[in-house]
Amino acid sequence: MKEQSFVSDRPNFLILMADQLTARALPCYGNQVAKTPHIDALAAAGVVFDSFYCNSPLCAPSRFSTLSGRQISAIGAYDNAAEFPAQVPTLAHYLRDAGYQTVLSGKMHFCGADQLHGFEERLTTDIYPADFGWTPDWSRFEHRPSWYHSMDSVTQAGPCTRTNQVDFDDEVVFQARQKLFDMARSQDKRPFCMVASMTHPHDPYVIPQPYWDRYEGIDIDMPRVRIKPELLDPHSRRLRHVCGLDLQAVTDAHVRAARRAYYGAVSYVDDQIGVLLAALSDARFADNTIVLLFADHGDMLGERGLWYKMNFFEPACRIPLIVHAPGRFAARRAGESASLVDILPTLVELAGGNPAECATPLDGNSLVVQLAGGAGKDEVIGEYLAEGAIAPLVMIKRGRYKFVHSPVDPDQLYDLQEDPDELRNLASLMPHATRVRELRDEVARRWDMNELQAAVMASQRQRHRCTMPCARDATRPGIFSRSATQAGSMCAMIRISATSRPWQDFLPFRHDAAPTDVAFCAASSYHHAIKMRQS
Ligand SMILES: [Ca+2]
Repeated sequence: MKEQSFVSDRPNFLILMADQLTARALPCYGNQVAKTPHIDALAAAGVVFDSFYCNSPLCAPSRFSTLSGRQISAIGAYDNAAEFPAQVPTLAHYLRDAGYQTVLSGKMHFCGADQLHGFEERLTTDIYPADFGWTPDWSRFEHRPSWYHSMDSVTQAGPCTRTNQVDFDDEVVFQARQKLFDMARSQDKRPFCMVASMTHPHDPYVIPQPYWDRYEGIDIDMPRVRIKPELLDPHSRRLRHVCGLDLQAVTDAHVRAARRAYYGAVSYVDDQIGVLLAALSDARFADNTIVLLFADHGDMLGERGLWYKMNFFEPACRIPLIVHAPGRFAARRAGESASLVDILPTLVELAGGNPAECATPLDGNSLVVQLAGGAGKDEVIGEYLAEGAIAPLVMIKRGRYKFVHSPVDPDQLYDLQEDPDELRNLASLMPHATRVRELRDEVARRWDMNELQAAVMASQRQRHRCTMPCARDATRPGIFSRSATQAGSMCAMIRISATSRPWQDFLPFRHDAAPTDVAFCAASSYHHAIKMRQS
């Protein structure tokens, strides 16, 4: 009887997000190097999704598809500078409507004037720009904007004194922890959904010395797949251009240092998760809180000679999903494929709502059946519409096969059961001709590629036109003004120049000199202490 009333109570949700955390970097997904005791414990007592994916392997699009339960083409969230329309209902809107407190601490990379999107409270500023400065330009592919990733993240990898990313995540966790205690003491007894979203282990691959030292003497695993650049698929070759891979020599020592620092950052994330889980327990919330851990996308970490994300290979788009609620769901591994668009309907159902009654069609499915031990739909649909591409790139994963299609490139088909490293493209082989034809038909049913390409490029053109005057004169007001705040609207806007590259901002570790304040000054330009509360 007691257990029944417990289960019928609406649970709290604590959503732990990491940025650029690939599934295979975690011991609960088979990694032999990383040290992540808190995540290991969550996984051991939770439901671990073995085949979980982002729907678009880039920061902002991935987050917007997660929050809305929609594919990015449905909401115009094409790239890292595409506006997330305020009229799109998010999981925060739905949960708030269902009587939840909705709180965001940390990164969400909202682009546009709405910096809340249904969260009634935001405890920190963001770390990334809210404006349109990072708009790609498919009409000038050969031009590499200064804000694109470069190989500096890899060639300068190593220990550091401090990064703006550590500044940020320390605050994210401090504020989230404090909020847990505040909620425990509050008269407001609504259940809560708190998102604590860290920017680690995103590059630059630099991490403070203690975390670097945690991997001293440990054999850092090197990339499994090495392919000559000229043998890569066309999208991968374009990514080499976009990331300037051929502009700097990358040695094995660089690769090893980058991967070691990445593991250090993964351990940093794990430590922060430990802090938050301890606070959850101390605040007496642990028994009635469902903890979810996932990321926005993965990291290639040198596999195929590629870094970062922006493609549909496993290291870039397969991410962890752990759902920890031992009182509700027995520990297990869920094998069928699922993806971030499934998070919204899952939370709506767990909160007592009906995903079918959401205000828009949803592109995801509730995972409650899988959490309870049943079989899932086993399907992932992906879209990539940002830098490195020159036309839409789409992906269908169903069962053991992954199909990647772009109108400008040869198709790719991989059998992930036989070939987990995606070494053998089966798309042009006779035994798979029928499967490929069916998948191409499905692509044609799902997408009008010409229309989608036109929509993406029209959006890029509009945003470039809005941004150009700001980029020419950074001393004048940016694309969004502060007057919205003065008029009593919901939040202050952060003005960040169109050329800012937060991931390049770090303070190298030097044994021979006192730290300078260069990196701290650079960080402060966008690390304003702006608290955003809905009025
Ligand atoms: Ca990201």
